Amino acid sequence: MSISLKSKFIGSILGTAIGDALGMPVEGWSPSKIEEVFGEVREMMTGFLPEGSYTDDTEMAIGIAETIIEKGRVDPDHLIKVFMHNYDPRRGYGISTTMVFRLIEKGIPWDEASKSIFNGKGSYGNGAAMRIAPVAVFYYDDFEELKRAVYDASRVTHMHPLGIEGALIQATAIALAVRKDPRKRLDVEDFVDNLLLVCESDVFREKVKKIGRMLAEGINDKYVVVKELGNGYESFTSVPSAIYSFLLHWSSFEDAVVYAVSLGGDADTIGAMTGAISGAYHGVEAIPQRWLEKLENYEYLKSLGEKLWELKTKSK
Ligand code: F2R
Ligand code: MG
Ligand code: MG
Repeated sequence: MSISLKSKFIGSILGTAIGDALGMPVEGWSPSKIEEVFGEVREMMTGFLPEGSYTDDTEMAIGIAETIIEKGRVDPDHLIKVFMHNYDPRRGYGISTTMVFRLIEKGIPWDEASKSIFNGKGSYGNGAAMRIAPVAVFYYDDFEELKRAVYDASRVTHMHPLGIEGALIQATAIALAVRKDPRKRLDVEDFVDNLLLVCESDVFREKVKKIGRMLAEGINDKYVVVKELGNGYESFTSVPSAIYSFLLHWSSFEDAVVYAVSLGGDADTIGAMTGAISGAYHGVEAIPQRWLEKLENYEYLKSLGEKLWELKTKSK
């Protein structure tokens, strides 16, 4: 039986949370320390939060899903209010996002606040890309709408073009995954070619080309992947690595997310982004039950995926 669109919507939302929770205990660790201490991370563990907890990545994705469900689109004025209402500092928010929230609390309009940070350049952190799954699934079949919604969902905290571009490339990977049938072999070359079409900067274009070359050479050494693509907190040092983790292990949700987390560095976020793509490709059925059983707020996260799907299919 073919994987339903509903299952893919739910799979991308839950995939974000699963990757986030699996990577949370080793965020900031080097790949060699992870290998030394755990071999590989294949089970939920306690970290700076209890086992199965998600971090800011998922909490912000929840906010985006809530604004689309309430407003039928990404309304940035509403989204920033939802983000700040949901904000739980214990979940480990990024510098950019925290700075923007502080400025808004002082009465500065969100667009000025977001633009002002990093000497007026705005953030190119991976915070816009990490949370983008609800936008990507809701607009999976309309690239122009997807691009506009990604821009609105990103600029409220990440105004730097590279921060927005990272979110667009991540969203495109998710949207492509929704459209693919997981029962057929994935044409990874075609997938990479489609991502190249949305690249706007040289830095992302070079990284996406590198993904294609490394896959063709069958590179799966995590130290090479970290060296060539990155495991950092910037959009361009993490989105490519998440996409690589999915494409290298396209046939297995579990292996793709375990591989993403094994890269270390920004492990929760690279795990979340890999889970979002792989969950969109395989659907929720492919997510290991032993992980779902431990996931914080599982029912609510599942209901967000269901509501986005209902809204999408109703609007057709
Ligand atoms: N904040 C974290 N992790 C550390 C805290 C968790 C810790 N384990 C704990 O115990 O609490 N993770 C979360 O933040 C990342 C995404 O959020 P955001 O806001 O995009 O990140 P950030 O830090 O603002 O940006 C990432 C880095 O890029 C640099 N940067 C951004 N724009 C820049 C610019 N225009 N010029 C120069 N540098 C720029 C920032 O300085 C940051 O180093 C996720 O990992 C999420 O999990
Ligand atoms: Mg996080
Ligand atoms: Mg992170």
